[in-house]
Amino acid sequence: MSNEKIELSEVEYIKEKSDGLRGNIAAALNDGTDKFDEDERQLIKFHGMYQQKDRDKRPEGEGEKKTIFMLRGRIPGGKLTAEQYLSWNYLADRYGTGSLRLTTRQSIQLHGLKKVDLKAVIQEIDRVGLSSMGACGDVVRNVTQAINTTGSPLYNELAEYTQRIADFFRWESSAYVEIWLDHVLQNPVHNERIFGSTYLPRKFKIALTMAGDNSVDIYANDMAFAATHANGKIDGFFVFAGGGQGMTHNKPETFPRAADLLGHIPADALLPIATAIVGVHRDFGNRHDRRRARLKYILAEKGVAWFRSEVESRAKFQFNVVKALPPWRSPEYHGFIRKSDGRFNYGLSITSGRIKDLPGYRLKTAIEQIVARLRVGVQITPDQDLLFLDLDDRQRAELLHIFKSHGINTTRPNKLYARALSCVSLPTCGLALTESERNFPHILRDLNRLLEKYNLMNRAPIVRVTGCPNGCARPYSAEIGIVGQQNGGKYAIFLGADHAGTRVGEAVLQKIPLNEIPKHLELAFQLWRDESNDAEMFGDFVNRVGIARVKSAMTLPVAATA
Ligand code: SRM
Ligand code: SF4
Repeated sequence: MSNEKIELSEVEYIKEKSDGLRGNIAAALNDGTDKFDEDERQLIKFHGMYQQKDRDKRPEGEGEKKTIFMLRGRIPGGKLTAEQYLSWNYLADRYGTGSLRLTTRQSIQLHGLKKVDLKAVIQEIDRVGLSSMGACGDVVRNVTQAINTTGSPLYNELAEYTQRIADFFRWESSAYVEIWLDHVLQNPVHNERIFGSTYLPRKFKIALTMAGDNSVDIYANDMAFAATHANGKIDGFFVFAGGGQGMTHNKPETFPRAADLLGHIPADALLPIATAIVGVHRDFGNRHDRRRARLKYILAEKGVAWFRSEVESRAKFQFNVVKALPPWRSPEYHGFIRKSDGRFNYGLSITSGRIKDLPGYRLKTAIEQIVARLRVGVQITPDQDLLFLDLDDRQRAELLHIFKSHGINTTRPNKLYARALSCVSLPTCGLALTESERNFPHILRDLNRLLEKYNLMNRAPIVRVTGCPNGCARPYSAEIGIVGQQNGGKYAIFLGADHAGTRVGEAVLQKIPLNEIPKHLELAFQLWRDESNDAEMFGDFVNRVGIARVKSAMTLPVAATA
């Protein structure tokens, strides 16, 4: 047996000695510099912030590129009152880049913030009852929830469970209120009831939905709950664990993974089971190698049977493993949807979740005016879109008028655009290898043309693009995942996941230049059109005929790639 001691990863020491995530943040805020040192850079993530560079900017003179910050909100289920939305809108103008970014986990990000302004930004979101606690870092992240398109009481009840889970797993040290809100506490909290002094080995993501509705991408979460109901009340949950997307190209020990179904539990077992699953991650997660530290690797290594029994013995509840899961679908929510109380929700498709004004397309101003004048609440969807809530007939007319007068197209997006996602990537993301959000409109335009050419739009595949393999737009659960691979704009193409989002795709082609992606996909679409019936979706087709067959069909003759 080797005596060699395996080192813990550096972040483990930083957490341990941080005194409940305080570290030196408070002092560093007043040190006159525009940035934090390494330890505090890690710790501010738990407070919801990232230290970044604008990667478009050239270094100024001999010095470094300017330091900027990204701040992400803690917004369980993505729901905001009018006042809360307007507060983010104001902050983007006052301290940020003048744009808001809706995220794939129903949150909002501000970019381009300065260190000197971080406190003021956090104090403003606190004023409207929000925070950024735990939006990033090795803790439970923003809890996502399927949106309530029709005002169903069951989804309202689900929202109570979402809030309960989000509150229960919020980190407890009083560092956040002391540092950012200047609270002076008689009894400051230094300990964590659930997480302990080293918190979790890695981020932990939770989603809730009603069984049958997979708009939250349940299989991409560390832990997820799909509610069942009887007599108009939620009576239990299907429980899933071990999903995740992040991987590293050419490191087969890292991989995306679809969550496993552990079984069904009664509603009152929710918190004990959730605590047990988080506890297994805390106690068994890899604290040496952050690339392998997510919960999914525990399930992959130890197996579902081991995991289920470990969770059962900790929670003192047994899973019902025979109850059958209903089939999944994702409800359509764009345009006006009549609610059960006679009012309407309105779903607006927002490409990449980016809310900003452009000449002739003043999206940010339009949304601001609608929310301010009509005083309507909004809900961010897991597809980076926005739902305007509870509109009466007068408000419907006014909403349409405001959008039209600001150049916003209010027709429903087609099937391709309705579900497509891209991550932020350049210029702010420090991990980006290629463009994503900024090239996304071109990619969609090319794919739109091909789907129309082959008369396949009614079966349009789900397309998601990211600027690196970390998977922030969940590309591996999409029927077409286009994943940044190499500087110089080269991407890997992943295929084979299903429309319902229950499995992950495989890399079919690697290092493809951006401008060649449509040519390869055109060949795959031709095969799909020729060899499927009118109902078979692209992902199911790829899965049926096999990756090897599709790959050989997609390989261009050498002359075509020159
Ligand atoms: Fe993400 C890291 C943006 C959802 C997997 N993600 C990042 C960072 C913070 C880059 C960094 O570490 O320096 C990105 C900030 C970019 C910027 O400039 O804004 C970033 N992730 C995003 C967002 C904004 C993408 C978007 O376009 O909406 C999403 C914010 C969600 C939120 O509100 O909380 C976002 N990230 C996701 C998702 C999707 C999801 O959770 O449903 C995933 C895949 C699911 C998963 O976690 O497995 C995801 N992000 C990652 C990873 C890979 C983690 C892993 O297990 O390997 C990283 C890198 C890391 O953690 O080391 C990452
Ligand atoms: Fe950045 Fe990669 Fe996430 Fe895109 S997928 S936001 S490039 S970490």
